[in-house]
Amino acid sequence: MVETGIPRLDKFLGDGIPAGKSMVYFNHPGVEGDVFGMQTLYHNLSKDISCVYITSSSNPGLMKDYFTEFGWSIRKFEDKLTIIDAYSSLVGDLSDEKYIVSDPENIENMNEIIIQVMKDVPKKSVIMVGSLSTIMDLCGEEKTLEAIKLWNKMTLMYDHVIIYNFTAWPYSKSTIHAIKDKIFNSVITVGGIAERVIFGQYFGVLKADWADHKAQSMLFRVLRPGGIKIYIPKILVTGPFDAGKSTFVHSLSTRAISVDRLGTTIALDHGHIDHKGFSADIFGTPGQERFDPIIKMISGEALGIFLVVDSTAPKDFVRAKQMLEITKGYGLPYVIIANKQDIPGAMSVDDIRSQFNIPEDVPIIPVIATESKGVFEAFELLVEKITGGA
Ligand SMILES: Nc1nc2c(ncn2[C@@H]2O[C@H](COP(=O)(O)OP(=O)(O)OP(=O)(O)O)[C@@H](O)[C@H]2O)c(=O)[nH]1
Ligand SMILES: [Mg+2]
Repeated sequence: MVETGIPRLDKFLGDGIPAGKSMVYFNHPGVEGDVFGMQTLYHNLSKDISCVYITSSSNPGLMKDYFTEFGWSIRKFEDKLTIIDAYSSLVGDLSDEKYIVSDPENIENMNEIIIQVMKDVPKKSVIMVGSLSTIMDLCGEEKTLEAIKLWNKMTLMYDHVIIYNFTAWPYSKSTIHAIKDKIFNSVITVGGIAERVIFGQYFGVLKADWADHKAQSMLFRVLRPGGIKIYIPKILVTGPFDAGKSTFVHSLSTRAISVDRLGTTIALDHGHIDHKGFSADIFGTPGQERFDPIIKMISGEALGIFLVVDSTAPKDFVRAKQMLEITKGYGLPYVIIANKQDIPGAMSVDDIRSQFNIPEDVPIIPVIATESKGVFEAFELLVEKITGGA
């Protein structure tokens, strides 16, 4: 299996792409879809897998520079990476690459070089077509579609995996249909959620003929450096007064702010976290009851909830359950944070579960928020639940 290196996508695909298969990243114009192919290429290079990159929209030097924007220095993998330069001749530049397409507007010329390279590189290489749309623009839609069939056949013959980046400009209906439904083993859509401007980006598996995938999509963000991260716009942190919610938000966050007066929170804590391929915004509620109407209002769009309890204050647990009610938390994935485990007399996770009748499928994590102990474990569990990884 060749992994895509995109968080969650490999899971959707049943662990990756089997040898001999083709896949296309079908990118809607205006989204950062080209990063998907780049991340896949870098991921495989760093796993010491032989890769081929066909560059048809910029020269090899610029292409490598673009990777470094994401913190991916592909120059250090030069011995593993074969570049097919299908750009330099177009603009009359000289090229240092071994494989050069002398006439990128001629599909036969493209075929000749690509097939040669597929033979020359080790079996089970990853072949990446940097920009299928550019090849189509240069060689024509129909000729390119025919060529793709040939490249896919060669891929099967040599046990490679071939991955295409395609930007869905307004091509003919039949071309789009062929790409979406016919000529590839797998299609990953990368799209935008737009309301005049694109304010969110998502990806999902449209087709994967080897995997039993669900029609599921994920929001993502692109970090520079960092690449593609699954984006979770809203995780709520709630719980009784003084349980340690603000401390928890801060210990988890890459950056965070709170407005406290006399040691208690009087506005929402807001934190942002980037951790293990996930990027999330976290909102902590104030604990005092007078804020309950506000909590109800802001908890609407939450995707998951941390319920923070002070393990030394069992009397607060009734209030904790009430807060879960206020936030409609019972319908969402939630994780209980058994905080202040460092204080003598703190209740154990098992005691909390049995005494307060917490269902078995709700995780209770022992945490010391002041020492950041257990906080990332809790985060990983909650995002697993939110994104359906578990
Ligand atoms: N010993 C110990 N103290 C903690 C821990 N977590 C938080 N505290 C302390 O508990 C007190 C309350 O923490 P906060 O994070 O302000 O709690 P909160 O839930 O945000 O409080 P409100 O916003 O007022 O409801 C502070 O004095 C913290 O230092 C912990 O894990 N161990
Ligand atoms: Mg607080």
